[in-house]
Amino acid sequence: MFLQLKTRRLDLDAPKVMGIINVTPDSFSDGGRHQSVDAVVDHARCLVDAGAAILDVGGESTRPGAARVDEQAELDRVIPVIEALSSRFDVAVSVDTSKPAVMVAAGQAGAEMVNDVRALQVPGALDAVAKAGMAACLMHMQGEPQTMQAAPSYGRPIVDEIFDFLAQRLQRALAAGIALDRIALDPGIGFGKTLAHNLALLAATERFAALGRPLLLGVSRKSMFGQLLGLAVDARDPASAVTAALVVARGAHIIRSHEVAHTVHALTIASALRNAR
Ligand code: 7PM
Repeated sequence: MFLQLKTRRLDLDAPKVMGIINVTPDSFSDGGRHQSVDAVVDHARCLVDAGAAILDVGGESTRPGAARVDEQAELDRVIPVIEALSSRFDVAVSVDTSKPAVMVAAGQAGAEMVNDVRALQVPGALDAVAKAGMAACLMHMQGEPQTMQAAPSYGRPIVDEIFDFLAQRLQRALAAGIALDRIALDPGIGFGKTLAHNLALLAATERFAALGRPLLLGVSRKSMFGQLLGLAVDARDPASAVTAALVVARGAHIIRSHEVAHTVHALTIASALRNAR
């Protein structure tokens, strides 16, 4: 299995880690933008040294209750960072956005993939990705970040609902001219889901893998570990790594993580056990 990025080909016979690079304003700990880009580059170097195969750059937090960010503000944040990362590191850069204009500019700045929590449903997004020749991760979200966790509910078993959604978005992307080998899929843990919903989705990883495309999963530091284990955000990395190993054992290919080193360890163990069968 592989994912064809804009120029690189990501070999997924071994699972890979997508390192998270947040460039939302609260992540800029110090003053001016120049310092901030340098700070982001230093952080990215740690993730690359720890084994990240992709760096996912996001300028708009999609956390529950997060405020929307306007297009120019998002461009101003992510484009300088994408230019800095793609020129310094020999790893793929992904842009975490739903805005077509940000996708296009990110591709021109060196991003090879779009990670879209709205599965390219914004008008213009499908064409933007097709024309840019970028890869895309199509993720399921119910509703919008501002309200999605208020009372998540589904009229049918959630695994069936999301399986059908991902299959439908895959078909739409192909119809728009995005090549099959450039498309990854993601059930969207935490995006309009209760704990029970998230556990059902993680337990059904094999079913989503059966869609035949690289399966990307993000559980890193998510509230499900608060609900299940009573852990604060800064204490959730071990549980996140354990979960990464469990879903890779069930067929996941790419794990999105804040803490790359131990996620790499988890994936290496899961992969070694799978290969020892
Ligand atoms: C709720 C909790 C919403 C945490 C968002 C988050 C994913 C992503 C994020 C994911 C893909 C956060 C995340 N999560 N992209 N972006 N899959 N493809 O860490 O699971 O804030 S944001």
